[in-house]
Amino acid sequence: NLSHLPKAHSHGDDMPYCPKTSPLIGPIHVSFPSRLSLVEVQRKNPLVVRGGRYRPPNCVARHRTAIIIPHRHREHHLKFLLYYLHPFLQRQQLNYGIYVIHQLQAGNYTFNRAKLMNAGLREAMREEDWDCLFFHDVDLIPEDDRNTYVCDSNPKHAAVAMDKFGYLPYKMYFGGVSALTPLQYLKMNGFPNNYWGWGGEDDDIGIVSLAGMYITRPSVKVGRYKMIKHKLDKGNDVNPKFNMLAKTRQTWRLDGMNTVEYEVISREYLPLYTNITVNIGTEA
Ligand code: UD2
Ligand code: MN
Repeated sequence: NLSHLPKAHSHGDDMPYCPKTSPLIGPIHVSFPSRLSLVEVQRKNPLVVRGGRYRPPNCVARHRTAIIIPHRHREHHLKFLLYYLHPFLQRQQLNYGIYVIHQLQAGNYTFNRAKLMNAGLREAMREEDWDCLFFHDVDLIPEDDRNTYVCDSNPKHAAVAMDKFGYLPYKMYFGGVSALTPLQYLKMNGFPNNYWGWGGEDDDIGIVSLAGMYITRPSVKVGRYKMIKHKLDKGNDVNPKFNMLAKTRQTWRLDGMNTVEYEVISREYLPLYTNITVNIGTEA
């Protein structure tokens, strides 16, 4: 089985593959400069091209990773995430793209992170044959670049330790930042589309429906994140249906990636990311 070998690449016949271990710096000091602008982030990342795409200039990347960010009304968090994530991914010498999946705001519709992730996978794969997808909260900043944004042979939960919880790991948890290959994602049928509002979608899926796969995790030292402080958003009240877990145990095969329906409202190739605005409807 040669599937672990890097795939052929279109540019530069004589360009070598990037080293297996990139020149990383380890722990990163994360702070939030008050005057940061997107223009400055752009200026600091001259090799990032339209749509938030990058490939290493001097070697052929061994991995192609798409970052999928479910989003609505968090532009101030997105700015900081882009500020840290672009250089972080470049140090890891990845061929990468950043996709913001923006939930259309019409009226006071409830947020649905899980459904946005399903839409994000489909829309990202339409554009490129990514071999790994990182589903990423907009407000989580990785604090160690040895936390490599590549996939494992099983779904990977990358946000192991967060400042918010005193960096203590919490076992039955799959939220924040998690990484799957497209095949792993399809095998577990993505995420259920019926988790409207805050909570459950991540933990429930971690418990019931990994379709026989298990969760891998980086070490507590490396899988460290800082969460930008925030309150619960308007339109993302705690999901009032407490019986979801039992139900999902029965229904995950019937509702998920195979049934997701949404409408793409716009696709914008911005300098630092691709913004895809989707109408995912409202709770039935
Ligand atoms: C936790 C999980 C998160 C998710 C959530 C429950 C952590 C670090 N993360 O996040 O992965 O499982 O619980 O749903 O524990 N968002 C918007 N606009 C909104 C609402 C949410 O952009 O109006 C996005 C954004 O990417 C945000 C994510 O959804 O980071 C999770 O929402 P949250 O940050 O409000 O919830 P939190 O921090 O409790
Ligand atoms: Mn958060």
